[in-house]
Amino acid sequence: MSERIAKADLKSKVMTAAEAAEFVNNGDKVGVSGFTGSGYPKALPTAIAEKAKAAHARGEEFAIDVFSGASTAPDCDGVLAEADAIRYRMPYQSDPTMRNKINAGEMKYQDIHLSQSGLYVEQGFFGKVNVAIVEAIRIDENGNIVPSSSVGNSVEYINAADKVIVEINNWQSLDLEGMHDIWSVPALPNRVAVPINKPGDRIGVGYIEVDPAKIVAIVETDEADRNAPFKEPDEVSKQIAANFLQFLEDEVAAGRLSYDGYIMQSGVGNVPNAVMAGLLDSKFENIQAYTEVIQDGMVDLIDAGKMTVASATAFSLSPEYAEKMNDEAKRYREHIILRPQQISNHPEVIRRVGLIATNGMIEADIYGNINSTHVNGTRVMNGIGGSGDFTRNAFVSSFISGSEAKGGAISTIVPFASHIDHTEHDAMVIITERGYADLRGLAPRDRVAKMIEIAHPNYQPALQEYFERAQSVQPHLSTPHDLKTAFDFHVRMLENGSMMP
Ligand code: 0RQ
Repeated sequence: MSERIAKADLKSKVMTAAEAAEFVNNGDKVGVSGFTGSGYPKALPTAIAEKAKAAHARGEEFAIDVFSGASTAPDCDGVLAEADAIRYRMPYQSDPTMRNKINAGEMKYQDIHLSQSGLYVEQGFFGKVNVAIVEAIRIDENGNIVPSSSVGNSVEYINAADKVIVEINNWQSLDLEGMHDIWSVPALPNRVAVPINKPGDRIGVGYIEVDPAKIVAIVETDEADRNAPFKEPDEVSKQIAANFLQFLEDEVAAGRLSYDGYIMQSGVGNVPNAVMAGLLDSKFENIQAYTEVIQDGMVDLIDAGKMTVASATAFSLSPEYAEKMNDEAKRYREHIILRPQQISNHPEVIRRVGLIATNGMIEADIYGNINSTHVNGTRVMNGIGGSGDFTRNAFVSSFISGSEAKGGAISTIVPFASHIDHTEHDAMVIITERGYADLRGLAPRDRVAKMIEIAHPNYQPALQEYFERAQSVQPHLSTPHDLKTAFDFHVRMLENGSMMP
């Protein structure tokens, strides 16, 4: 490993994960690298979890606050949650064990826009950050850290922390160096414009500067990023992808988009991945991505010569594609830029480049309010992630979902969204396998027919009936609602296990 530490005097800091975990104390605020299963620390979380379990066995308290880039993986969020080692977590998670602990009230979770999470740390909203734990491919001769497969909030956590622990991961390819573009917005009152005009603009350096005196420990690992493979697109996903492409074609026909000029933001998940598979056979060329994660479908678009550049903060690749990225990073770094998430998700840049945002959703209501995060309004799924950063500021913001979930027990189009992450003021186009509802330029009441059209036929009569009742029970017809029955779909789900009347 030592050749991955170019600054000789730092080699004395190499130690085991258990030894490094001694720098993490009960009650600490700990910022970790990692974003959607890539570039997260692989050894320290287990060592901290062991420390927590031992403390709990002695009857002592041990819990830390964990700040990340976004979700990590079972060997980070999972092991820490399982050991009850986390008191508070932000900003995005997707680990099943952690989700259950949060929903059982056993740990606190705050769901913050990804572009704002690092900014809030810089602004001191969370108090002092004690430790930063970041994965790197190497440390250069000046002690600078070259990140691995994600950048996330690592810059902010390294700057804010008193102590920095580096995990050098030998599994990660050294050829990732050159992919990163590290640039930070100066602090208030000296903030300046982010000098990115096009997704492919590089504005910074390839490493994170750190005061070497803050590096208290270096731990060697060789574990792969742990990402779940994507599901093969099913018929519903393929039809959603076809409808999304039809929407793009219609934008071209309307003169608002050209075949050469589509700038994409895409959420993670199986459906967005299916959309990218659909783009492979489309007329769109020179596709660019200004997004937060690079998934398998984008790699395929790059390989096919369809996508020229992808700007993001992390990878979210299946195991097979992660190996491929490692093997061919030298080639891919011509097309891929990994930025801090404050920059990959920066509202100013998103507005400037004019991208089409496409994200998954839990449900949408008949007026176009979107719930991305809470099943039945109370059970958190993952978090808002970057969907708010992109939706509010995109040229066009779209949401994609099947019209039903859980085998038809759930309609994803409901009378009133049970939690609202994106309001009807931001969401523009909603796409299901039934078609797309273009809500632009429409007053609330004029949106309803379009939304019911993309709902599953099993639920269309109940939605229509609700809308008619809403208009009859009260005199206010701007956004009609019958507050007594607005959540009947959800109440039926809770009581009968199905939204069906
Ligand atoms: O559950 O896994 O138990 O089968 O939600 O649903 O249909 O596979 O769709 O993978 O695109 O995820 C909103 C969760 C959709 C995601 C959400 C259940 C469904 C299934 C997954 P199972 P699908 P997707 C960039 C942008 C917020 C963050 C975001 C998400 C599971 O898109 O987390 O956009 N978005 N970030 O059965 C109950 C409903 C449901 C439902 C779906 N109405 N009620 N369960 N499901 N709809 C990325 C980042 O920010 C990092």
